[in-house]
Amino acid sequence: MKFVDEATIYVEGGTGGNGCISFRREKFVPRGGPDGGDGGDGGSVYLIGERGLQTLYDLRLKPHYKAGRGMHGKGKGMDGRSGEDRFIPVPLGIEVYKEEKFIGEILEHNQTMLVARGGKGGRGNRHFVTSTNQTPRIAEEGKPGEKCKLKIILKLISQIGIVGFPNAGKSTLLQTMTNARPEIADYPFTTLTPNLGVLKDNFKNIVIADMPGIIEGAHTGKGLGTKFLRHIERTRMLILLIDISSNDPMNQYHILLNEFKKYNPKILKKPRIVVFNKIDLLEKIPEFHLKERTFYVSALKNEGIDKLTEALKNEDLYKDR
Ligand SMILES: Nc1nc2c(ncn2[C@@H]2O[C@H](COP(=O)(O)OP(=O)(O)OP(=O)(O)O)[C@@H](O)[C@H]2O)c(=O)[nH]1
Ligand SMILES: [Mg+2]
Repeated sequence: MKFVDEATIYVEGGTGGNGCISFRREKFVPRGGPDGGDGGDGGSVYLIGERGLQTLYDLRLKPHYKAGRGMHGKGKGMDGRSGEDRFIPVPLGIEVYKEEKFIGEILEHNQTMLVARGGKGGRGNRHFVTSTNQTPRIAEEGKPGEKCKLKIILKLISQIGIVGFPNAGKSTLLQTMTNARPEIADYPFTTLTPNLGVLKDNFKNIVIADMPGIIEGAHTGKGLGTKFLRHIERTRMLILLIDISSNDPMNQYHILLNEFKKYNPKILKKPRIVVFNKIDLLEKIPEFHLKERTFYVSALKNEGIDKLTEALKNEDLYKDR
């Protein structure tokens, strides 16, 4: 399925039913009182979290949603039925903006969010009896439902994000550590949208996201830019993956940190580790002394991976997300 992480949709609550103007008619009661029923309320539109969904692709294909209208009131005091509510399934991890204003997020399965309230039904004429008017010929019309444009942004929910330069081996590392089978190739920008994989631990699943490559100037739009970095805003921890066989591994390290700082300095507050990859290509492995914990691996040859996954399993990846 296509990975789509942004969509605009149009939602509209159902119109309320009209109130009814009617009078009792019985054989021996020539001038009965008013008995017009109320219109039913229009249905409302809700978003509902669905854990099986991974993208906003369906919303892109189908951007318009309307709830059912309320039925009109009828004579003999019969109120109209309310319109049916509409539930739009959305993946977990979305943020919702109404006319550019943040209105909430959906993180749990079956969590609902009201996004367009249905219109109230109109009252029937029996509500309009007064001491001077016993036969009111007025009733209210149903109100229109709320109507608005919503912007929906998906931020993946993963505990760990793998970030690094193009071709560093991010997708290979994800493949080695998890059940994911991402595309891997010997050219930059193979990964165009994030891949998710699950690292199984005894009691929990750790979701790892493999991100598209970042290059110097990404925050100004170079390469694929930083548009995918939003997906690591929620991760608990980052793996900075660096190709140790490249010309200047430490330069990559500094560039990555600088791009994060420019995009959103909060990312720098997340716990992170640095993983040097492709050690199989070097005769002698240099050691780097960084303030982060460092690991030396070959994602391709599965060297040093056990030590890395053990360390990840021992991290507390579930607090403060
Ligand atoms: N020798 C060696 N090659 C590796 C290793 N890990 C990955 N590669 C190779 O490096 C190339 C890039 O690997 P990918 O996993 O696609 O790299 P990526 O970081 O996901 O790249 P982008 O998605 O383009 O950003 C592929 O040819 C891999 O086979 C490693 O540990 N050793
Ligand atoms: Mg990749």
